[in-house]
Order: sequence, then C-alpha cells, then structure tokens
Amino acid sequence: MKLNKDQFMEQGYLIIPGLFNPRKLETMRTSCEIALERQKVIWARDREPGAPPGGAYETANQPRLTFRDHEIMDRETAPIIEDFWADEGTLDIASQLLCNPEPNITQMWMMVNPVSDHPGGTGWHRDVHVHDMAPMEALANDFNENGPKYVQWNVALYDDDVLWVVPGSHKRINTITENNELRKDDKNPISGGVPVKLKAGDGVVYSNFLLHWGSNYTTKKRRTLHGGHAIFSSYSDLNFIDSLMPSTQDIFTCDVRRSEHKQNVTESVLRSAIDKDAEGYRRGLENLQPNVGRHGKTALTIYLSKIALHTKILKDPEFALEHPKVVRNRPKSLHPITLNWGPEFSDRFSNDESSILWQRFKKLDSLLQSETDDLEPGYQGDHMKYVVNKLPEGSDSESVVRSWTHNN
Ligand SMILES: O=C(O)CCC(=O)C(=O)O
Ligand SMILES: [Fe+2]
Repeated sequence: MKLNKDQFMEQGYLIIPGLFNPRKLETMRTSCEIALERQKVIWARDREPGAPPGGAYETANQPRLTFRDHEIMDRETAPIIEDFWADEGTLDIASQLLCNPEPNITQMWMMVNPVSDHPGGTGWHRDVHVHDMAPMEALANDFNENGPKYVQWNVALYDDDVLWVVPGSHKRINTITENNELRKDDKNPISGGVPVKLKAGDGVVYSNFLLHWGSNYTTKKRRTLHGGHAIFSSYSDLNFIDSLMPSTQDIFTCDVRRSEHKQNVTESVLRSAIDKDAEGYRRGLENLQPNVGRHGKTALTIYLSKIALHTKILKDPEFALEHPKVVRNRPKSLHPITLNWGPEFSDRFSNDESSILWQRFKKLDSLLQSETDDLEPGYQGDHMKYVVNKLPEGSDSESVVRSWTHNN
C-alpha cells in the first residue's frame, strides 16, 4: 500500500480507511471476543484482595489485554496476530513510516470499554517521560530529521472516536496556549484538538509524541487494537507464539535475533565510550540506527546516557539515593524503544566499568537537568528534574564525544 508519508510526517498520524475488509473484520471480532472472555477469567482470578469479583475489568478506566499472553493465544485467537500485528501489509506500512525499514512488533494490546463511565479518560498527554527519554526539542528534531523510531496503532473493530490528537504537535514543544488550557483543564477539548474518527475496520497509525487524549471512556462497546512497531524491541518470553503458524513464528524469532543484535551493539557502543574511542562510538550509533542524522545521534546519545545512569543506580545504592524516586525506579523497568533493555542489561558491566561509563555521560546528564522542577502539562512523570523543552547547548552527540578527549 502506498502511503502519504509527507502527511504522516507533517501531521503525526495517518488514517487508513478499510484496513480490515468486512471478512477480515468479522474474523477479528470473533477472535477478539474469545480473547476478551479468556482475559476476563484471568482478571477475576488475579484480582487484588478487596477488589470486585471481575478484578481490573471492573475497576480500570481503560481495560486492556495483551496478546503476548500464552493463556490467551491459540488457533482461535491466532488471527489477531497473524492477520494484523505480524501481517505482511501491516509490516509494510510500519516499514514505510519508520526511520529504518526494520519493524519489530512491540506491544499488541486491545483496549476495551470499561463497565462504568470515566469522563475525561486519560487526559491530554504525550507518551513522553522526559526523565528517561529526552527534552521534547531533541525528540522533535530527531523525528523531523529521521522519522520515528516507533509508530503506534489504534485499529477499531467497532466505530471509535475516543482518541483525539493535536495534529502536528509531535514535532514541537507545547504552545503557551496549550499550556494555559491544559493547566486549567486537561480533560476537555483544547485548541487545535480533533477527534480521530474511525469506522469499524479503519486504523490510525501515529506518533505517540503527539499531544493526544483518550477522551471519554464510556460503556459504549469499544474493541480497539492498540500497540506498535519499532526499530528496537524485546520480549521477556515467547510462549505466546507456540500456537501461531510457522511463518509468523519466524517473524518473532527474527525480531528476537534483531533485538539481541541491537543489545550487543548497545553494549559495544557503551564500551567505545568507556574506551574514549570516538570513532568506535560514532560507528556504533550508525549500527544502532543506520543512516541516522546528527539529531538522531543526539537522541541516541541521550538514551545511552540514561543507560549509564541506570546502570550506576542499580550498582551503587548510595548513588541511587541521590536521585528522586521517579528516576530511581526507572532502571527496574523495560522500555526498548528508548534503548532501556531492562535491569539485566546492567549485568554486562562491572561496578568499575559502570563508574567509568557514568563519568563519560555525567556532564551530559547535568546539562539535561533543570534548575527549576519543570512541571509542564502533558508529559508523564511528576517532578522530573530534567529539562522538558529546549535541548541545552552542548548536549548534542558530538559535544559529548569531544568532551571525552578534551576534558578528561
Ligand atoms: O484510548 C486511546 O485511544 C488512547 C490511549 C492512550 O493514549 C494511552 O493509554 O496512553
Ligand atoms: Fe497515550
């Protein structure tokens, strides 16, 4: 399918009408209903003490299930993955839009309607947590220069206009008007915001840097596939692929191999930093993301600085305590699309190596810290400690590499 990539780059999203033809839509609806019934049993089984009998299904404002669960996947539910997430046409769309034509399947969720109304839904936000990503300006520059490292999907199995977006907001910081409006009320339409109107079978592929809003969550039937494709991804377990066709299993095993390769490259580029090997470091960035431009290198370098920080936090309890909770907790999480390969990744480095690694990125980290505790609306994570908007002078990739040879 030929896509309007210019429109995607400009607006940050692209609606694909009729992504599922009527026959495919019917198959998807059947499989998804079976999956949901299985998930309801799991929610009830795994409910917290004191929770209602249905567990999360009854309490969540946006009940969400993942198809990465082997308890849900079998031949009846396999079409959800085979005919959408790992389908050739889907991967082709992701390839055309991503900065590199290497789409790895990341999350495969379905959002369903809650059992009671939750007006205002998620509130307006970007899926951006600055404290372990990068200032919005750096993310926007990278997007403009290279295209996205990650694209996200909403595919509606029933008519759905819950998602709203501010077109074009993915490649810039918030405007003053947006900040004023969001500070007053982030659970109502804002200037420039438009609903993404999907008919059953339509899909929207978008940048999650956009200012967006899961608006009113009501009891109206919602079955919307949600998740994405990225140049970096990883899987903690692959049991869910057992029931898939061999050709689809191959796609996941190929993703796993690519992930291992990218993790090895990440380690080697960090070792180049330890060795102050500027050329090795630059080559490593190119291996992580072939043909990456200078803004893309800066985004990668900031992500790498977070690995240096996280590794040090995990290995040095006293150092960890110098950081606010939101920063301290992040190393325990997994977020491959920003090169956070999870806590085990830090095992690749000794304590001494981790200290040297931190020396290489410490200056960048302090440049990225803000003097005030920036609390900009629309970003995830309170009390970020890090600069939200403008990329501070000297925090580009080349300045970081130069600092190793000049100042140390
Ligand atoms: O409900 C939606 O369509 C959007 C959900 C969303 O943005 C989120 O959960 O981060
Ligand atoms: Fe979101």
